[in-house]
Amino acid sequence: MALEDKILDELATVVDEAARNSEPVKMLTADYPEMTLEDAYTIQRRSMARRYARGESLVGMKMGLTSKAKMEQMGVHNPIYGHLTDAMMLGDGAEISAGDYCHPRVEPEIAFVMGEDLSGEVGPREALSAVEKVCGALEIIDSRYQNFEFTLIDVVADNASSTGFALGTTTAKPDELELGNLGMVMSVNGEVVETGSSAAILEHPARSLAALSAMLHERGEGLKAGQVVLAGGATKAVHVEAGDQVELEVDGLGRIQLRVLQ
Ligand code: OOG
Ligand code: MG
Repeated sequence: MALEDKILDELATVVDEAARNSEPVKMLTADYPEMTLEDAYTIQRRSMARRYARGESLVGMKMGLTSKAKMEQMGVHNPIYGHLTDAMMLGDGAEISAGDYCHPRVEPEIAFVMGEDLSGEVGPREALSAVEKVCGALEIIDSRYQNFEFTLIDVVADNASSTGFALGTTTAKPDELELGNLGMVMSVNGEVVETGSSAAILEHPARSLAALSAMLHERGEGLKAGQVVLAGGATKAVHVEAGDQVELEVDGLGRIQLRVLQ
């Protein structure tokens, strides 16, 4: 049974405030075990509405838990999506402050920039035909739950841990690369911490995009031209702290860097 409207509003405020104050809270399902996945996506949208009311605007979407490594790391085995706003957008080479986060982690990702709207149940090929360009991306995730632990329903309510992302400045058309198998190497302070391939993302990042389109369709929504889509981490996420210099190199898509300050 779905939660009452008033409770959904209250819980949207709880996750939004936790994000705003970088103060982890206990999982929402601890008090509301009857919460459904649909409730969680409603809470996610209502928490976004609070951000929009503060002046943030939607710039795209992300998929999460699309690789085996991520699913195993988090113990959650279903792909999910979240919303990305302009306030989460960082430039390549950006400096972030560790103090602005609860417990930040970085992920190596592939990003799409949509050239056309995309909606409905589509196959990966059709999904890719709506893409203008592809680039590498570093995503910073930061769960608003204590100890970075959650259930599927809790992480969905928390906008799939979305916090920040930096897109690479080297871009390519989807057919200019072997998008289904790009090597990805993530380093922290010059040491390689994770290596992987874009093949880890649902076997091909275009499948993640198609899955997103289908999931949004369940709510009568879709993607718009110009929006960014993060396809999901290709490897486990890596904890970062003040002083860390993070770099991702993606075959054919150059390097992206982030520095974590105090
Ligand atoms: C959920 C978000 C996962 C990804 O790329 O798999 C995600 C989390 O692990 O906190 O962004
Ligand atoms: Mg991610």
